[in-house]
Amino acid sequence: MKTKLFTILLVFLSFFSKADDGYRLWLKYDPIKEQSIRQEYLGYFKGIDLQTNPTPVLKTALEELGVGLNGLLGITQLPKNTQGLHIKIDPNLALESYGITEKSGQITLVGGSDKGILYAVFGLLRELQQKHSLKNIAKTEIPKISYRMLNHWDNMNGTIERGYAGASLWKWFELPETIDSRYTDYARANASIGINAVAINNVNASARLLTKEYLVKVKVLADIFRKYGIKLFLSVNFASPKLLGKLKTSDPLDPQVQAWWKAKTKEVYEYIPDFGGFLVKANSEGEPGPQEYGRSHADGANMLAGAIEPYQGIVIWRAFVYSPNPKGDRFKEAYNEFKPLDGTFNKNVIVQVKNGPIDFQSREPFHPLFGAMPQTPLSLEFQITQEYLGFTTNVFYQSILYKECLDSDTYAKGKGSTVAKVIDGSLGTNPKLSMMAGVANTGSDRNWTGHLLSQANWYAFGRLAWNHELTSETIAEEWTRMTFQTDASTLQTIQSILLKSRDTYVKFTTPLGLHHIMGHNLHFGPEPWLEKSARPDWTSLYYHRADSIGIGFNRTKTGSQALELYKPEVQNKWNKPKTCDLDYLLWFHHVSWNEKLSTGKTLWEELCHRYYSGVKEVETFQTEWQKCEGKINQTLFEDVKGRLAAQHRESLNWRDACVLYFQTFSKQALPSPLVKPKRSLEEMKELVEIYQLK
Ligand code: GCV
Repeated sequence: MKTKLFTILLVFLSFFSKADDGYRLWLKYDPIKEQSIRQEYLGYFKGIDLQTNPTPVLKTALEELGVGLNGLLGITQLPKNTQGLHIKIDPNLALESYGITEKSGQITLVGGSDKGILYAVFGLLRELQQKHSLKNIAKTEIPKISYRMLNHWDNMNGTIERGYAGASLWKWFELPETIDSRYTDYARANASIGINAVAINNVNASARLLTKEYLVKVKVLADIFRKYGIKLFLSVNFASPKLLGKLKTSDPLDPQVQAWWKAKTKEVYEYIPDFGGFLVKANSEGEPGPQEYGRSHADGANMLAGAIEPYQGIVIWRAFVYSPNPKGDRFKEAYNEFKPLDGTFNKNVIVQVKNGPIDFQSREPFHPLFGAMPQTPLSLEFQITQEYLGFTTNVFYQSILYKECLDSDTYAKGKGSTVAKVIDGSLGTNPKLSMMAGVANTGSDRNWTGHLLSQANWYAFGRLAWNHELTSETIAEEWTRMTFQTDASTLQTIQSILLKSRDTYVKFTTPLGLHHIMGHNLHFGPEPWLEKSARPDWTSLYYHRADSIGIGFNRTKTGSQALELYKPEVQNKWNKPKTCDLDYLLWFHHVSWNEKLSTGKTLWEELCHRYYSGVKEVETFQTEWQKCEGKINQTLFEDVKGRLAAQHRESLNWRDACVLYFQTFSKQALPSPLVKPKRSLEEMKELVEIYQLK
């Protein structure tokens, strides 16, 4: 019976489109041409020995196995056969973990649950797609983080905040009657990299999704995601009791407010019995929150946690808060607010902290809260979408940035207390509540992410959330091999562009630790001269502090003292301009233009050199990419080629705007052999204005 079902599915799924327009992501499954590896694989898949009862997730796993084997090896059916591929559940294993072994020509997939089997199938297909021999394979995989989550910043009107790959995937007006097949394709892509949680709407949250009218629509998505082992979460508006319940207050200590949330939570679970929980942005950037009633973040979070606890749901409370204090330092705001609350949150609350203290910049020191909240589970939030990282016109392989943060040593419990260990619970907090969240970069564009190479960021996020010990090189290699069917040297070319891309982007935008000098509206373009805004900490001058003496934000003892939020060992790394890693120099020091750096150049010379070499490196990417012509699909080739040309134009804009502007302070010529930009500062200002016109 099971075998018959499986055979039918294989045939049905072979009708999937094979067009190479980026839609298939890393799940292409184009036929393996190499005879020797084909023969090896065909020997393993003569039949299937399914030693477990089908569940919806297991059914998905078998479907996926069918799609993969059909595409890669042309296998259209797997008869029941005790000598075939063995699939079984071992209840002694952790629920989502799995093993893949080969012994005497037999492959066994074992999972801790049906979800484990689903991940085992994707793990197996990943091996096949990379054409690795399975001989003697003995793989055991246990996810290090329990909630591996995407946060969508999708609005109810179909737009996406800081999303650049088209409109929202969720078609609210068509749901629940019309169900786009893309919802399933999205879920399978996530499951293939281990993502098991998704918050579907913007943290600047509309209350609309909590209404009956919308819960029936949300339920459709939850039902699809469930089959792929994914839990659905909602971002909620803290003022919902007032907005929807018509109460006079949303005060978390008010009994009517508490009753309202309890009833609403119960209702949500009636539609979605495995609902994951609430994600909350409160008292931040104008969003409502408990502080309006003189209550703390913990009061707000714990009230929601109480309402959701009976259903095993959780509350994710964001620590992205900062008040507009012209004399203060935004770097310290979240720490000052949350550190005193350590240990006061309910056990089903996790506090979500951005990777750095400011806001998803291209390089930030790790957030000091990671070393300061030993009694609170912390979720690490990255931004996969490229708000500050070059939009869809720049290649920026984010695995490098993610790893830099994950591997940073907080010294919270002595040497080796990396951010990764803080968040995965291995330093002592509740490991069941460990989480890594990424702000999604997906949209309605045919290739999902706008820039084809940005697919690698979605992929890398999932893989690192599963196992933060993977290297950026391994992930880049996996992604490239799975995405492009081509020769080894072309794969190498693409990987090397990816691996250099972060460093290049930093060079031509914010070298030496500059940060937050982007356009007011154009967050991926330059506006270092931005002086006025609704808040001082939304200007560029607040951050770079350039003057006739030098440039950079003094966050040492003699400055804002933000550096003191870190453990002494971390402070020692960064507290002296002479020994501070140059990549972080201007994050912590105001350095004189003529200061000699470890490179032998003065600060001004080094700054100029980095801006110029960043542009040169983009030119190298263009030349390198050209080598891929004829080696990969022409449409994909042309698309990336165009985007690299746009990146080159933008890199020149960044370089000219920043060098000319900072020159008004340094009052020095460009070091030789650099040639002064052809455009004037005034021209650059006009250009930036054009890009920001309504
Ligand atoms: C969702 C940055 C972005 C905002 C975003 C905010 C956040 O400030 O510019 O668009 O709002 O981060 O993370 O809440």
